[in-house]
Order: sequence, then structure tokens, then C-alpha cells
Amino acid sequence: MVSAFKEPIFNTRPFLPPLDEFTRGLKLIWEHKWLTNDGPIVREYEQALADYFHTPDLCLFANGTLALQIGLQALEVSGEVITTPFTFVATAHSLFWNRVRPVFCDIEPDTLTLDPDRVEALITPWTSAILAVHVFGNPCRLSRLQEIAHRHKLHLIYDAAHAFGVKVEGRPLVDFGDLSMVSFHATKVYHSFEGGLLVFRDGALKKKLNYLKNFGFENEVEVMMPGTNAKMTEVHALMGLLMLRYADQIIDRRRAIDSAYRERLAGVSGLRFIAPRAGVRHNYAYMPVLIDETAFGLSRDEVYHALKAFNVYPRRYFYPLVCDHPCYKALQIADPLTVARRTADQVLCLPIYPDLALDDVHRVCDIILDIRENRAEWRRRVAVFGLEPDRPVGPQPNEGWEHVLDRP
Ligand code: T4K
Repeated sequence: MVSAFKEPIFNTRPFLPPLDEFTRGLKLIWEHKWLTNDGPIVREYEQALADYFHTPDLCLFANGTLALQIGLQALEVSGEVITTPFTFVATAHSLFWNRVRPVFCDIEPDTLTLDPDRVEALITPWTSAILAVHVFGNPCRLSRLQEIAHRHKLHLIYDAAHAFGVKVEGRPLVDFGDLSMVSFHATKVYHSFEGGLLVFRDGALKKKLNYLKNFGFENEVEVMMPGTNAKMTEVHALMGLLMLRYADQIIDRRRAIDSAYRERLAGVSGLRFIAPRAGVRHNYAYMPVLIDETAFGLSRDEVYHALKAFNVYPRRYFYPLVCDHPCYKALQIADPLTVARRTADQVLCLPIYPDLALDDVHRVCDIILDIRENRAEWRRRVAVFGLEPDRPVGPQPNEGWEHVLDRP
């Protein structure tokens, strides 16, 4: 029997640059006393990203959700938008905030992204755009979606929240479509604590995006449109700027972990990984594995609960499907979403992050194999103990906070 980890193994942990690099930058911020509102570090960061992505047509935001919301608004997307239900809720929420109706379409089994073959049947006179998601950093079927969007005169928008660093035939993935949103949230491959980026085809959009993220201000006395506040702060930009130095190293490290999982669990009946695609430089943002209950002998949920008994905390991204959450349940859905439903019931994202030791990856694999070996016992145990509601893990309020706040 493999023993449980002493410390919890989460599905992800953020990479952090050396603290002294960050505090040196903080010192500058303290000297400038310029904290937000298009400060010097935000401007330097935007330039650095323009160099990284080889395009000046990009714009920084406080987070990915606001970036996507504002991007849709800037493109004047309206009516209905065809999108995937196998995503984080923010994809659909950004449509809701634009008073646009999400039309959920099924996904492909091999990439888990929007299935172009099912999109066309859902297009109506009210459709204004396709909003596809490069889920887990896997590129959508780019040319097929582009061809459909072009033929029907629809905007093609990519939620590329997971896709930092992914390239297709050497070209950044964010270079495809009319507009792509990348999330810089702490849980992402690359982060700025919180943050978001839009990369777009039409350079003229930049002015509008800058208005929309800063209350519509042109100058001290003129407001051009009713914008919101979605600006990135100097501290966030500092983190993002430092992280750029480590981006390639982070992806290399993740590649090693991804390979270790694939090698160790190859050929295990009932487990399927998403196959890497030729011509794609992946970023290994997530480690999704699909668990077929019949072949593996345990359901995804049983494996999920059993792993928690070993102090391993994988995540069921993206279960339930967005359309099954109470706030979207009333929407009528034409597509049976067969693949999406099966995937949501089978998917489990295993731990993957740069600081995860390869020995620990092997131990997680040993645990999975051990759970499978003893599946009858785990089925019984999970049925008895495993179905209590999920408890939050990680530091809780009051744990070590006295020290931070220096309270008596
Ligand atoms: N579109 C897509 C397709 C997305 O996946 C997302 C975000 C968005 C749009 C919106 O982008 P943002 O507005 O977030 O920029 C997380 C993230 O909060 C969210 O950004 C992400 N997708 C989603 C897939 O995952 P949770 O609720 O799973 O996060 P949480 O807090 O449970 O963290 C997961 C694990 O990460 C923890 O178990 C431990 C570790 N962790 C987390 C944080 C925040 C740390 O070690 N340190 C940390 O600071 O949503």
C-alpha cells in the first residue's frame, strides 16, 4: 500500500520568481508612488508582451474575465454566440454581461474543443460570433472555425485563458481569430497574480479597449463612452514582467512532468490522455486524464475521492458543464452535447506545476495504480466516507495571519 502524502498535493501551485527580484521592483513602485492608472511598469509590461507575441495589438486588463467581457463589448457582439459548455463559467458569464445568449455546442473527443462540424447547424439570423475555448491549452480546429466564421460573416473569438506560450507551426496561438483572451491568474502556466490580456487583429480596437477599461476617459474632462474599471495595477504588472523571464523554463519543467505521467500511466486500461498534436508547441497547462468507469473499474468521482484520502487534490475541470449550473439551466439547448457530457463525467486534472518533484509525480501514479488494484475496497470506502461535501484545503484565515498583521 502506498502511503499518503504528508503535505497536500494540489492540482496546481503558482511559480514564483525569486523574492528579491520582486522586492527590488517594489522599491521602485514605492519611489515613484505611482500605483495604477497606466503607470510606467504597466506600459513597460505591455511593450514586453508585444515583443513576446510579435504584435503591438494587445491590451492588458485586471483579469481575464473583464478582458473577455470588454473584448466582446468592443466588437459589439450581440444576439447569440455559439460556444462550448466544457469550460470555466467565466466564458459564458462574459456573454451574459454583454446581454448575449450563449448557444452551447458540443466538443470534439480528441481535443475537447468546440466541434466545428456541429457549429453550423446552430447558426441563426441572431448569431453574431463564435466563442471557442483552447481548453487546457489545446488549440481548437483553427482553419475549420475560421472558414465557418468567414462564410457566415461572424466574429471568431478565442477564450485562450489557458493558452499562454502555445504555438502552432511556430505562430503564437493568440494570433488566430479576431480576438483572443489570455488569463494571467495565479493558477495559470504564466501569471501576474491576477491579470488578463487581449490580442486582436484590428489595431483600431486598441483605443476603444483603453476607453472601456478606464471609465471612457479621453482626458481629465472628457468621457467618450461609459467604460468600467478594469485596469491592471503596477504591482501586478511587475509580477508579470518578472515572470516573462521564466516562461520558457516553466513550460520545460511542465513538459517533463507531463511526460512522466504519460509514461507511467500508458496502457492502463480505462485511462486516456489527450494526444499531443503535431506542429503544436504545448504549454502543459493542465494534466487532464479521462477515466472510463467500465474499463478502469472505478468512476472518475470515486478516483477523485480516493486520491483525497492520500492528500492528493486533483480537480474535475470542467464539471458540471456550464449549461448545467443553476444560472444557465433555463436556457434551451438544441445540441445533445453527447461528448461534452461524457467528458465532464470522466475528466480529472492531475497535479502539474513546476515545483512538483518528479518523485512525487511517480508517487501520484503509484497511488492511482494502487487505487485501481484495490478498486473493490475503494468503491466500498468511498461509498461510506467519500461523499461528504468538499472541504476547502490550503491556508485558512487566522493561520499565521497574526504574524502578517503584527497584531498583539
Ligand atoms: N476562461 C477560462 C477557460 C478559464 O479557465 C478562466 C479561469 C477564465 C476564462 C477567467 O480568467 P480569470 O478571470 O480567472 O483571469 C481557478 C481560477 O480562479 C480561474 O482563473 C481558472 N480559470 C479556473 C480554471 O481555475 P478555482 O476555483 O479552481 O481556483 P482555486 O482557488 O480552487 O485554486 C486551484 C488550486 O490552485 C488550489 O487548490 C491551490 C492552488 N492555488 C490557488 C491559488 C488561487 C495556489 O496554490 N495559490 C493560489 O493563489 O478557479
